[in-house]
Amino acid sequence: MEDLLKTLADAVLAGEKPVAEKIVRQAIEAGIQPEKILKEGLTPAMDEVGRRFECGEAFIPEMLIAARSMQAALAILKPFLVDTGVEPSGKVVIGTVKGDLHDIGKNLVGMMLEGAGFEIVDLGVDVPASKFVEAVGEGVKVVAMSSLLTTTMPEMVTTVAALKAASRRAQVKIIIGGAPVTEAYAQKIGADGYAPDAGLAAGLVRGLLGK
Ligand code: B1M
Repeated sequence: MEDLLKTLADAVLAGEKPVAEKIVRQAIEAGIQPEKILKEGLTPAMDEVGRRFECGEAFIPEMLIAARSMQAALAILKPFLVDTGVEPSGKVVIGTVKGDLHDIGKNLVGMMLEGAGFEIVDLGVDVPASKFVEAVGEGVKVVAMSSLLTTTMPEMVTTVAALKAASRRAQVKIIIGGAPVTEAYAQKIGADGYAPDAGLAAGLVRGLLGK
């Protein structure tokens, strides 16, 4: 079982998309828990390509093809991670902040929230504050922002300020996350919560909305 997950991580790291897709299917058929496939097969590959990039052993194309393989594998895993058929218990607007193109973590958070029974309005990546504000319409209870770059974290501050200026701050809970983001940062910028991973983000939103 561990061998299969290691082979999966290697395939994602090498950007071998068809191989990664095949192994994910095999892992599901072998009865490996979807969360285990994600945490032990897919995420370590992204950490490793990030490590290689940081020390100059890998470059943007390597990060990109690894990300594409991970996304393809996630698409297969999604129905097993997301428990469909639950009545929506509120709308969540989610996006990666302006200037930031990383979307795998944001997509995972969206999936987990969907699985927890929330309706997701996904604004995508590189989302300016004005677009978050516009999206806060009727029934929207949460704004969820993701940032993977230290340089784009201040966009979260801009979005909080824009929601206040548009008198929409009181309508929503704001949650933030992404690798460089911390609980202390969430408190500092006046967000309502921070979650270190997608599973905990779903629990956080449930808690904030009293669900
Ligand atoms: Co980029 N990149 N990247 N990259 N990239 C990082 C983030 C970096 C840490 C790599 C490194 O140097 N080690 C580094 C950032 C350094 C920093 O700011 N401190 C970096 C850099 C520098 C860059 C560029 C600037 C490189 C360049 O051009 N010179 C550039 C920026 C482009 C831009 O955004 N404007 C860039 C580009 C890219 C690609 C496009 C090639 C690609 C992204 C493809 C895509 O997303 N579609 C990419 C990738 C793949 C990475 C790494 C390798 C992997 C990211 C990932 O998907 N991880 C990354 C290194 C790393 O993270 N180890 C790196 C897997 C994912 C599941 O984890 O997104 O952290 P993550 O999400 C987690 C949690 O953070 C949390 O839940 C998830 C787990 O359950 N979470 C939330 C995320 N959002 C949340 C929101 C929440 C709650 C929890 O509530 C709302």
